[in-house]
Amino acid sequence: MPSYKLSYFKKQGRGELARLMFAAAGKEFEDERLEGETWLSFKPKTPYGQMPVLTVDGTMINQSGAISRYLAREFGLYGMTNIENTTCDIFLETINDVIQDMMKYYYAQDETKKAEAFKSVQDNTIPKFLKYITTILEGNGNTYLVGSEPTVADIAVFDILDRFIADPTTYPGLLNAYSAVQSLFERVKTVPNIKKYLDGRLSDG
Ligand SMILES: N[C@@H](CCC(=O)N[C@@H](CS)C(=O)NCC(=O)O)C(=O)O
Repeated sequence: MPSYKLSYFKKQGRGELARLMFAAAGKEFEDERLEGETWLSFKPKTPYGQMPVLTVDGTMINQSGAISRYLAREFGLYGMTNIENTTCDIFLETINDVIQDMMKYYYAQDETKKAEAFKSVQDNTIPKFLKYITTILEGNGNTYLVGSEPTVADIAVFDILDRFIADPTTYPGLLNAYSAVQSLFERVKTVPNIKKYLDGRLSDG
């Protein structure tokens, strides 16, 4: 087996999907958490001055999307056919869109713009995303999003919903009207390897 090291900050952020994928696949990896000086001395050695970086037998892979696709291919978490691979990609890209909208809200300086961006996330982004997941689940027999086994798509959806649910003040009753999404969330959360990881996971921050 190759040696894997995932370098990222202590927070979940863009590193958590890879951590969840290692957990789901039951693969060992070095979970390197860098902050402050340790990050600043690593930064110039990274391919693009940012983390996450996955080092595989000495080769550094940057860009979280490239890392998750690499791991999905390595660990059989990418579906079986080109269409299934592409459906996984669609979810990764859709989640990026959701994150972009959330960033507009989190980083807005002006209070009016912040309130508008928040309303747009609540009224448009989240319902659109949850309805889309529901439609895909219904078309796939309400099990997983792609095929009959968990893929990177399910794990990535779990990861972002988990962040929303961890913030009940901002996203109250998030999944109340979306029972199929709630079931998917619980299904992924209770995959034995994922449950084991979550039970021992460090708090975010
Ligand atoms: N598109 C990149 C963005 C990476 C990125 O923005 N990394 C941030 C943390 S989430 C970072 O390294 N920030 C510290 C810095 O730029 O010095 C990815 O998805 O990996």
